Amino acid sequence: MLAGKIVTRLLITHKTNELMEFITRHYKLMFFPTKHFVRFIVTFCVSAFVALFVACATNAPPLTPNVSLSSLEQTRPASSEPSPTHRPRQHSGEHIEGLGEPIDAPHFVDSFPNHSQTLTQSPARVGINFDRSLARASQISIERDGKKIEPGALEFDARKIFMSAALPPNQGDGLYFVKYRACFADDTCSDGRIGFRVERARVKNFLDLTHEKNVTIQLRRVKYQPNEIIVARGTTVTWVNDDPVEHFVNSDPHPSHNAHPKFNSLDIPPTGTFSYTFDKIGEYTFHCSAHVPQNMFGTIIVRENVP
Ligand SMILES: [Cu+2]
Repeated sequence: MLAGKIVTRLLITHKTNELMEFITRHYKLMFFPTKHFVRFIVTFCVSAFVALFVACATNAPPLTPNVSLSSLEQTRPASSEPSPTHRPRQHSGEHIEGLGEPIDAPHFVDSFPNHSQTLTQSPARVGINFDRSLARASQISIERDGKKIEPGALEFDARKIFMSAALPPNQGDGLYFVKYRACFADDTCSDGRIGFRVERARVKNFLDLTHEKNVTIQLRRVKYQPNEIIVARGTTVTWVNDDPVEHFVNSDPHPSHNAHPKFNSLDIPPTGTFSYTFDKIGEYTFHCSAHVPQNMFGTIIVRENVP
């Protein structure tokens, strides 16, 4: 009642002092605030309203809603041509002629090999991680320089968010494309593609440490030093953190780290170490999760021990 009458009076008079007289005359309020205080409150409220209005106007969303690529692709039928994905390179950072951009299906997380990665030998297995459970209808096909490679049976992990397939060994140099179809429980399927390169001649850049049983790699100046080595099967490699910041030794790919799940350090604090014994031949690519943007990558080739 009081508030309504005051507002009505305010509308009629437009003057604070008249309003004050009205209030004290009709309601005899002993502790009603002074007119200076009322002016202050009114000014404050008007200022706050103006500030809020300006803030809303400058932060207004664009007329085109910011829809994520994955949600767009989800609505696209699987039969239409998927478009390339422009995502940051996760390893090597190299542009490889003829490889093009990756095509990520919805719920793609990462893959090994990574798109645009160069290996010195054909990988034993290719795998792709998703953030949603896959259905059995999913597929992986592999080709090198346009020729089909027959992969092994498609395998899933227990949670079915990761699918992989083995390759026959020694497939040789060339551009490889891994084409996949990711199907989900709701019967939607989407196609994706990653590409990588195998170049055996690259191995000449690697430091040959096959005669050593124990090998040390320094983590220094946000680099693995050395970062490309060849060791014999059974060698123990120890990483030593010489930097004042913490580092990691994580199996590719980033961020799933499951190409070689056991080959994974926890955080390595300054002066800390991590050791791993390589019992299986192959090519192990790894990275520091804290310094992917700084290209903190490394590769270890494990060979059969030749006496
Ligand atoms: Cu690091």
